[in-house]
Amino acid sequence: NRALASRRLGIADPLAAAASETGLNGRILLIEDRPASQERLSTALSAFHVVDVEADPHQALIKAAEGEYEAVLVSLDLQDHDGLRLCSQLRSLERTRDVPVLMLGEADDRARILRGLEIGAHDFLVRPVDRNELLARVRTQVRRKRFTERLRDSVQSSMEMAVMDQLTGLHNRRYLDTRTAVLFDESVLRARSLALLVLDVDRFKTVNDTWGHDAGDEVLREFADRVRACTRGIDLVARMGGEEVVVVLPDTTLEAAHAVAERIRERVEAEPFSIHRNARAISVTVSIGVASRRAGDASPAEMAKRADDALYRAKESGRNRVIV
Ligand code: GH3
Ligand code: MG
Ligand code: MG
Ligand code: MG
Repeated sequence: NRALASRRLGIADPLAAAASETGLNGRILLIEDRPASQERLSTALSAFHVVDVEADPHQALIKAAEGEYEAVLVSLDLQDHDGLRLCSQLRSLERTRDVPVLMLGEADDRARILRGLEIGAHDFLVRPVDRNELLARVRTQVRRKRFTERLRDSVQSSMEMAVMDQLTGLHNRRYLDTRTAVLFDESVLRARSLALLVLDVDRFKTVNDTWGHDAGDEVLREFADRVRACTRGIDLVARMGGEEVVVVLPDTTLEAAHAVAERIRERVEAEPFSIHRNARAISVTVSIGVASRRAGDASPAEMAKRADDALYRAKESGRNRVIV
């Protein structure tokens, strides 16, 4: 047979794939207060999905907001409640607005079904509900929701990748450049201070040469964590490349920046870095150059140049030190 043949050939059988797709296993909320209908619909849906049934509209809203449902079926004929209003609430609440809503209505109630589609319900079913149609429409909505989520996640991660350094989770150089320009202009306009640190791990080449490049990567990650732990949320921490990190400190004077730098230096020196893959702990130190914006600076590059020069002097004068 075909499935066997394709398995032997090592290719996915499209029919088998489609069959397993019908078992999507979505999480469905059914909002319905007629016992007979509850029973019929939930039995049909349970063959492929996990189904919760709720008769009370208020409870249903709470459930919908708290549960991670992938589709909600709403009866338009609830006893003491307007099903349409429920649809519109589901579409407007932050926690439920991305969940597909399917309406259950009477055949002669086309006007309300149409109204429901206008306020954002995704689909509808007409009573008496055909089992296969129910499964097909619900499946479509679950699939669509999952696809949208995957798309959103991948858009988000590619946006992150554009501004983040993959190894350390710090911001990357491109983001540092754009953001520093903005922070610089802001500090000029508001007549606020702005400071910048340039950090460079000491003798990092030796770490790589002794313990290997992967161990070096581990050190860089831990280094990044320690730097982050010494900074505030509004500070910008970015990896320039290699073992060099820049910290931009808004509203910070040269003296305060010096204190931050000293805190970082101490924290790096204080405890050896654990290298898990080599089951070792190694001592690491860092040199830091500090500068702050001066009235005459035309761009952040001038401030960064002073910090770079200070870092150079820190290296020249023996490393593991902060120079302003
Ligand atoms: P100094 O105290 O003068 O800064 O000495 P150093 O050895 O730290 O300086 P140098 O700039 O000569 O060496 C930096 C090393 O960083 C060389 C390079 O192989 C290594 N490096 C750059 N990027 C990475 C990385 O992403 N991972 C690892 N493991 N090493 C890196
Ligand atoms: Mg160097
Ligand atoms: Mg170095
Ligand atoms: Mg370097």
